[in-house]
Amino acid sequence: MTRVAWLVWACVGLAACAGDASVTPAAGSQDVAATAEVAIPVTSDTPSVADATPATGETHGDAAGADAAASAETAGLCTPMEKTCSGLDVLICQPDGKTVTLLKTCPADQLCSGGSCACKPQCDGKQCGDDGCGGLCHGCLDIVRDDGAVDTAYGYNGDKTKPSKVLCAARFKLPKPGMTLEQFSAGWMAGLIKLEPPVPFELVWADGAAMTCKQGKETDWFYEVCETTPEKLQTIGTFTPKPNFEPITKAALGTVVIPSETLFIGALFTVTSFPWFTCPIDAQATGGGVDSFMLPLVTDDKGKTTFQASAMKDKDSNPGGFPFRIRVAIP
Ligand SMILES: [Ca+2]
Repeated sequence: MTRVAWLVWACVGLAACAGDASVTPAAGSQDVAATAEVAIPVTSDTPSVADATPATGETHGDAAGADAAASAETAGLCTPMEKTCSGLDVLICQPDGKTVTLLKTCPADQLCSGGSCACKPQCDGKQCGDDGCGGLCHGCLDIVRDDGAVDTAYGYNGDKTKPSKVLCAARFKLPKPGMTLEQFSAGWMAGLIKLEPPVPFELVWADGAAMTCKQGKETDWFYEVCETTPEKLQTIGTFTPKPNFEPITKAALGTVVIPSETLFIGALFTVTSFPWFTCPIDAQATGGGVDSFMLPLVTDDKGKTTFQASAMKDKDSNPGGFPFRIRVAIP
């Protein structure tokens, strides 16, 4: 234990120490105080009477000797003006480096940390989520886009462009860069689940920086158009639609670290194995279709192959968003 980790209560008499250990007596009682000085560990909330009993047997009359011994033993026992915590109490070390006084008591809905009152995280009964203090409970966050039910599907007419694949991707804003993906689930329309054989999809993701998005002007037909190339999509694995919102867990996802605060994640269906292409839609999805993109993979006249589409929300309609849920965590 370092010397700084010990505090000294200079007591006028043993009664004062025993009565309220956090009260510091008035200065000018050095002779008496010396005999009663006792080191109390910072971590001790309530020093006992026994702790405050001098073990040396020095008498009150032995003033000079006691002072000399005390100054040798107690110099610099706390760092002057340093604030510490004891329960909800903020304590401050006096300029003499020997005594601590009660500066204030934090409100019951806060906590004392590092010598200051601080926000108390609200995480009771919460597995993941906002802790009310700008942080996350257990370091993780669930982002839910839906109202728990899938209403319909949104189809893509590929007669002219003849896409080889269709990506149903949702954009998620994350609290910070460098988070890991812990879970993915979706509300799939019944048709996708019940088809035999089941329709597989590739679960893919792209960092926000890998997707080029452009918002439209008032006069444009589109709200926002996003585009990427196949090589910028990261494949997590191949899955089949599960019962609604049954998650694909971390064990199946592997390690996915999202570099920026924007994640695009989605289901990529290969059209050749699937005669029609639809993405599930929840009309009550949080944010509507603003962050949902149905992106066909098409090759243009010049041979350029891209995923490109506008958000589900456009100037004329807003059918809803993709009912995708993710859990992300701070690694
Ligand atoms: Ca719904």
